[in-house]
Order: sequence, then structure tokens, then C-alpha cells
Amino acid sequence: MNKTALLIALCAIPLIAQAAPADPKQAYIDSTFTAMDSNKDGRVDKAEFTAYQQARFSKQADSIDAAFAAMDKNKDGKISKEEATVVPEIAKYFTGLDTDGDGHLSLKEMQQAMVAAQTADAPGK
Ligand SMILES: [Ca+2]
Ligand SMILES: [Ca+2]
Repeated sequence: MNKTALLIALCAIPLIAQAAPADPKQAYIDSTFTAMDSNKDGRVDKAEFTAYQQARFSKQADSIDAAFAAMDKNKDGKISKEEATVVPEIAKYFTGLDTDGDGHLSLKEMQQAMVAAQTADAPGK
């Protein structure tokens, strides 16, 4: 499966209602560097990088929570196949994401999908 596209879809759900910047990729790189360089010396040292990664992971956990809440229209705490159709990437991989095979995606299954997508994106793997 195309995990990168899935990761982007997962991250983008909370932003669906918001206007996208003209060049999202460049804006992302710029904001990432600025966010990492906490003492603004134009360089990112190891401590800054580590702190940024930790913040990034907790932010992504929040974005999964927000995505999950946005998709769970009937608020029963799980995503049915019908609810998943609002995000084509998730609908497409629904069966693969439903690791316990109960026909619904739990928050845990969504988090696992995020972790799997992260791992697939990690350099050198
Ligand atoms: Ca639901
Ligand atoms: Ca499931």
C-alpha cells in the first residue's frame, strides 16, 4: 500500500476545512526548520532536533485524535466503512487497517496506521 499517501491523508483530515498554502511543501520545509531551530542561530543541533521530534510525535497523536473524531460521525468510538469514505485513502486501505477484522477502525488501529506510515518513511529503511 502507499503508506506515504495514507500518512498525508491522515494528517490532512483536520485541515480539510482550511485553505491550503500556495506551496504546502515549501511552507512545510520552512516552518519545520524554523520550528526546529529554537535558538534561531540558523543551525539545528542534536538537542533541538530531538526536542522537535518529540513535539512532532505528540502533535501527530493529536492530529490522529482529531481525525478520528472528525470521521466518527455517529460518535460510537469507531470508524465504520461508510464513515471512512470521507477520506478516500483510508477507505481504500480500510481492510488492511482493520487489523482485528471487526469491520471497524478503532483509534488504536488508526494510531497503528500512523506508526506504520512513519516507519515506512524513515530514512535508511
Ligand atoms: Ca462511528
Ligand atoms: Ca477493527
